[in-house]
Amino acid sequence: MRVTLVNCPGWVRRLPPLGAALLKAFANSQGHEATCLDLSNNLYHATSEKYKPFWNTEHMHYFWMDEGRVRAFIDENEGAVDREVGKILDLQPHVVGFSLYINNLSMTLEVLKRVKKRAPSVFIVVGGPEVCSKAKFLLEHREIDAAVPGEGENALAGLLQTLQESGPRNNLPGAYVRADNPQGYVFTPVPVVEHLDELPFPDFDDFALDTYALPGHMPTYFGRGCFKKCVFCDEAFLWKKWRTRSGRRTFEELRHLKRRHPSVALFEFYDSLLNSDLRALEEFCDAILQDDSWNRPENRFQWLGNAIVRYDMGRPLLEKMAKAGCYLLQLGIESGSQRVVTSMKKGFRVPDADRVLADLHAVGIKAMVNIMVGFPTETEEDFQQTLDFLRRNAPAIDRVAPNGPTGIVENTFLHKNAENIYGVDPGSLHPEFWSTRDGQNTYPVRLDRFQRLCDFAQKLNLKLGAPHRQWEFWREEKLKRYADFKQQRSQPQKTSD
Ligand code: B12
Ligand code: SF4
Repeated sequence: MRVTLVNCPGWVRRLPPLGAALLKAFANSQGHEATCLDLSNNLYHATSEKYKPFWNTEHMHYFWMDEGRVRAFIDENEGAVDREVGKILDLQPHVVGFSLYINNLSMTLEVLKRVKKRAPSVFIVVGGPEVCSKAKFLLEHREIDAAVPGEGENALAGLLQTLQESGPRNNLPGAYVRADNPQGYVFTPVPVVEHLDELPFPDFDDFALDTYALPGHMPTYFGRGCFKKCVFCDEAFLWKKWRTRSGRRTFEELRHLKRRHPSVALFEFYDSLLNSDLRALEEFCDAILQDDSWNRPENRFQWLGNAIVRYDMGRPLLEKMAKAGCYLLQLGIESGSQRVVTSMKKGFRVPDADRVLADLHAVGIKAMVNIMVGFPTETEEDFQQTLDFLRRNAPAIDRVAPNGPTGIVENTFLHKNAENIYGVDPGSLHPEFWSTRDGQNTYPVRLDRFQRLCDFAQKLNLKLGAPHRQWEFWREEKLKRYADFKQQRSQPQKTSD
């Protein structure tokens, strides 16, 4: 079967999409003919200067999630959008698969409708994290034939196989399909890929790497899911089961990609944590250090990724990682208050965070520190402890990523227990604008702390990540939405007789 895998805007165009590159390789390994098209990157290059800034992370939420703005973009870029649809159809696909993330829903719906209109027999499947909570809504769009939640390999392979054999389309394991039953759909789960080492290496050949924002970087992964269960995070909901690859296999993939794309100098681990399995991480470093060819300048590469503070991640391992090319760790520290860290179930002690930062600094690995402000249990005193944490560790911190005021995401432990454990006023349960019952933690309080955190980090000469800029750009709009939300809540609820 010929399948085209498409990513629509808004999808940050730092690096080419790893999900599509993995699915392409997997489909090809099953005897199909897959091609990737990154419409997000293509449309960025095709559009005028006026629209280009909206591909930056800080604009993703407020530009691409607003149907009115997306409509205006399409109206002004009608020709370019149609040319991209033409490129999809020129490949004469039997199946077109769209990757769906929270920010590219509007654009994806628009593009897939155009594809279906011009080629009604093409089978359209959507997949990706956003399908996990929206499958039913997606099937209301008649142009969508199937919707795959979360991990895609097994579902896509099964679906292509069934279509190839002209099998029944009303039960495609791993995919939601419309059905004439009270639910309106049928869904039979498929198992996850148990042994990630068995997956083929991702295939990035369809992407012109030098047209991306970070041309020398390439995404990779150590595993899927997460072994931690931080209460605010929906990673377990998306990936179902935590698994990692072996260090050797991960190294072999990077060596392969470096040979195929010599301009790549840095690999970014895009999964939850690169240090969930310390044995695999050490094996990865050993494989790099024992490979004679890696020591030649033309074969060398660096790497970075997300990590959690672990008391058992000692200086010798960090030293080895530094030698093996580890450039930066992005640490999910979130708060300097042990009380808050514990109520988030992060599972580490703040003194261990101090120690890991000092060790990273000593061995020459940069540290980026993620901070969440205004967690439901955070008081002003806790917040001050976060500022103290930054102050005492500033020499070891390269950059702070202040993750905006804490949001409450659906399908998380925090969301399910917002009222009974975390004291959130149930009537206020909005992802952004929630407040605690005692009125001490409200959206304006969180915004104020967020701003103070950013100002404080800047005073310490620490660089700031993108969410900081998001606040500058969208300040008025956020406050207006909050005011509308409050007004709506203050109106008496209509009762039906
Ligand atoms: C790296 C990363 C980033 C990076 C780079 C993103 C980029 N554009 O390259 C940065 C830091 C820029 C970033 C920013 C944001 N991110 Co981010 N990010 C990630 C992260 C950690 C990895 C993404 C990844 O490549 N994963 C590995 C690949 C293999 O997974 P995948 O893309 O999901 O693909 C698999 C399946 O989804 C499925 N699949 C995908 N496409 C298709 C298509 C078909 C047809 C099928 C059948 C299957 C299928 O199969 C693939 C293989 O199994 C994920 C969390 C995670 N662990 O995945 C969050 C994640 C994708 N980000 C998320 C969010 C919310 C954001 C932001 C909106 C945050 C913000 N408020 O600013 C922004 C905007 C991002 C954007 N639109 O581009 C959410 C998305 C939630 C959702 N419902 O869409 C995630 C899932 C985190 C989370 N748990 O909430 N992010
Ligand atoms: S360590 Fe990170 S990815 Fe894992 S559960 Fe916690 S926040 Fe989520």
